[in-house]
Amino acid sequence: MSDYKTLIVETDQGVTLIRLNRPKALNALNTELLDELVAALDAAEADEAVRCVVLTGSERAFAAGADIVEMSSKSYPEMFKSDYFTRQASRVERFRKPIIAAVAGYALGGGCELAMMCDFIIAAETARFGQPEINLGVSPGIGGSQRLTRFVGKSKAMDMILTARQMDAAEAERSGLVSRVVPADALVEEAMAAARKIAALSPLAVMMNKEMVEAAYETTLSQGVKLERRLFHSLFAFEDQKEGMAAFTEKRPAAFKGR
Ligand code: DAK
Repeated sequence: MSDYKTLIVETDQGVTLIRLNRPKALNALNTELLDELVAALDAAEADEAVRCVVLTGSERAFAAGADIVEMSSKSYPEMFKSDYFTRQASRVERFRKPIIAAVAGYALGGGCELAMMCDFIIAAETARFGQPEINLGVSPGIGGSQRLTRFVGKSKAMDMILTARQMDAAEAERSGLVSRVVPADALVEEAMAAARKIAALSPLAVMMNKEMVEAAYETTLSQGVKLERRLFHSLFAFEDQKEGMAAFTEKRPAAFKGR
């Protein structure tokens, strides 16, 4: 357990579970919550025993967006000078361990963007994704226009961003936004089971696999394939590769040490 005011953070069996916890505001993302999220991710990154993170909200909402009350009175100079939310969003983007979003209920605006910054999304049947900022006379601000378009294609992204239409879990799975849909009461356990599976693997191989998939969004195909090959070669420098292959030939479970 932890001393956060807007998060509940617990670590067990190599997995840190971070629960967004501003129930009265449907987990709307304000500066306090995002600063605490940065602190929780810093702690998870620094702790060698933590191999994977699960980020979730409540049954009703993963997060219903950036906090409209906090944002409503801000001026342009204030937004620009403070570089509103850039530092916090960058922290999620450069988190090196796997981070799984477990989404039930609303993931709207900044909530949808936060889920998309994670490595993959497991959705409850109740999940609803949307970028409704147009209703407020603004736009996505932490990557939604770019990530949603890459994940679901231009037509669906334009539809959602220009009309504020929400996508349900089934459509999100069909469109490639989420990796799987599960019953709401099984959501956190399903995400934790995936995280525990990752936590038992070589943490070095896991980080390199994450890096190469991320590169698919940042590079040309030939650059990405080259990076993959170089990282693949470099994995042979680790004891974990020797252990993984020895365990296979000796028909026993591998004991990875992260070396
Ligand atoms: N902010 C603040 N409070 C919120 C909120 C939000 N985004 N969403 C909900 N709440 C609050 C409601 O005001 C209400 O508070 P009380 O009235 O009880 O005090 C409480 O949560 C429960 O909400 P409702 O009573 O509205 O509940 P319903 O079930 O009737 O409706 C809803 C649920 C999710 C459909 C509805 O609350 C809703 O439409 N919420 C707003 C969704 C939205 O527009 N989200 C996008 C926000 S804009 C940037 C970074 C990020 C962003 C922009 C720039 N930079 C880096 C520059 C992102 C912007 C956004 O996300």
